[in-house]
Amino acid sequence: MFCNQCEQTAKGIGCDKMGVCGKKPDVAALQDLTVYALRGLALAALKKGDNSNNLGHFTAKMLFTTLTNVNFTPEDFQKFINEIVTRRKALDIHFQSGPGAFEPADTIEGLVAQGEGYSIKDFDTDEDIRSAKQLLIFGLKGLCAYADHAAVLHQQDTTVYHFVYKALAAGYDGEERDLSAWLGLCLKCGEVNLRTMELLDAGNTSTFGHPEPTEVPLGHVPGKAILVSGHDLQDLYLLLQQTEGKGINIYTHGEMLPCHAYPELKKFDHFYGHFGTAWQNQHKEFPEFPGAILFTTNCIQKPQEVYKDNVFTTGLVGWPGLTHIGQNKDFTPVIERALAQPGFTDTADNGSVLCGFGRNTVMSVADKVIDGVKSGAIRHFFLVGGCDGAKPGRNYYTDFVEQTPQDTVVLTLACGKFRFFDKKLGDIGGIPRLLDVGQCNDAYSAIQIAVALAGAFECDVNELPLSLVLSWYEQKAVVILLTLLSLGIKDIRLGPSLPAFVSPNILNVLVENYGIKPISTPEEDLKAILG
Ligand code: FSO
Ligand code: SF4
Repeated sequence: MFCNQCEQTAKGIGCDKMGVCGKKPDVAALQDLTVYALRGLALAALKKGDNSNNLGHFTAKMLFTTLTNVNFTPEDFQKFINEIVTRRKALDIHFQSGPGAFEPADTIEGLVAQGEGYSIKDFDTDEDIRSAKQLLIFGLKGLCAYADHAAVLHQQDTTVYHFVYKALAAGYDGEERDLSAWLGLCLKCGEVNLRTMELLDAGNTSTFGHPEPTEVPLGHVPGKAILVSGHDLQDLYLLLQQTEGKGINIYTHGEMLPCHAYPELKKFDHFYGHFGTAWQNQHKEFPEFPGAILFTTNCIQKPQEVYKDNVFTTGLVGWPGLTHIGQNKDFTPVIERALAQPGFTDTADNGSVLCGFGRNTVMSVADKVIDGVKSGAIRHFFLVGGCDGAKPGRNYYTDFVEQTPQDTVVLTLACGKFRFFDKKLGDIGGIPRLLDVGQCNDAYSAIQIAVALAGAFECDVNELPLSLVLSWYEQKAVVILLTLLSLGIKDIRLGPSLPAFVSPNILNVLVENYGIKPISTPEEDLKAILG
């Protein structure tokens, strides 16, 4: 196997024996084969001119299953690969060779052997082209994750799916591309992702309302309990409906925290609070949770024996042996498990955090913010966002936020915030100094805030007193970075380490054209930013 798609990749080079994430060589090969089969489907869809949302959403879902920490079940991939090929054949477009003519083996072992022939390591013999092709496919995985989230909420755009096909087909579509053409496709991926995230934002806000400032308790109350992890608002909504009046309290975990801010979700009385921190702490935190646990999307880790029977998956998530809640979204097994577990027997007050500072809320106080900047009360904004992860070096983000001066505001989003989400940073004239914009899925909201500020000050986003200090882990972060680059945003600081799949030459392009820099120390970076 060879996989280098996430930040925790082995030795900073690639996982070649076993994934640091727990991905085994068979699943790695099956995921590579899933991508290869999707290339064939994309070629056929393009040739046929199929622009149905049905096929587009299916393609997005299939690519989403290969994202880090989503699905680890070989049997699932066998099913996926066969369905991809069935759908390709249904288009009745025939190719003589290549992915468009791919025939899957009958057994999992056979599929694994086939997949070994399509490793990302062999994308190209030229290091830079290989790097650009990997950047494209990883960015595309992130885009497809967002496209799936948007589609679940009935927001789709055929131009997004058309790009997904084009990007998948690239390399097999007979077009010659040099390095700059491949990098152009990567930037296009970022651009199309902005549209995808706009769709997702529309899906979230039109279905559940605009997030509003909301205090979320970090403790617990007596009663049976279900913990919801992942990123999916719709799954949470359905679970809230199905648990109403059953004496079960619902808690969020990880990236589900911002859900407490949505009017249509917070209206449920039994939607209580938040439990635990970021995804990589689940081994430590889940044994302490006395109820059922539901994973709606990434990031799942190998469930430990002590809590394994409490864990359920739904959507595209899979782990061998866990009970999966299918498309009918009947959460009865989760509810029964929660009722059979002790639940919390005491009350714990662990304080609270404030969330819900999406674009609507922040823009509603835009006048105050602008006055604050003009009067000098607000000197600078930092967007400290992105993923959390297990590797050392991520304390940088905690220290950075703690050291930001009193006259600065920190916007944050995604699970990286758990490094500092409960810090009491105070406020500036009533505006909290720490503003939680939401999930990584809400990056569109953060971009809109920056664009609105630039509009108010009649300047370019790059001229705003705003600095981006980002942390990355998986492929959704990759595509958000591509989106920021496609918008021409410069001087982003990125950590905790740079992606293994970016070749030295491509890194040079990023540094020279966009001023991307690795994080150094909080002291040095703050000094450099604030001059
Ligand atoms: Fe985190 Fe995981 Fe949301 Fe990522 S939970 S690491 S960027 O999947 O998606 O922020
Ligand atoms: Fe390794 Fe990350 Fe790939 Fe898992 S997803 S195999 S940890 S590079």
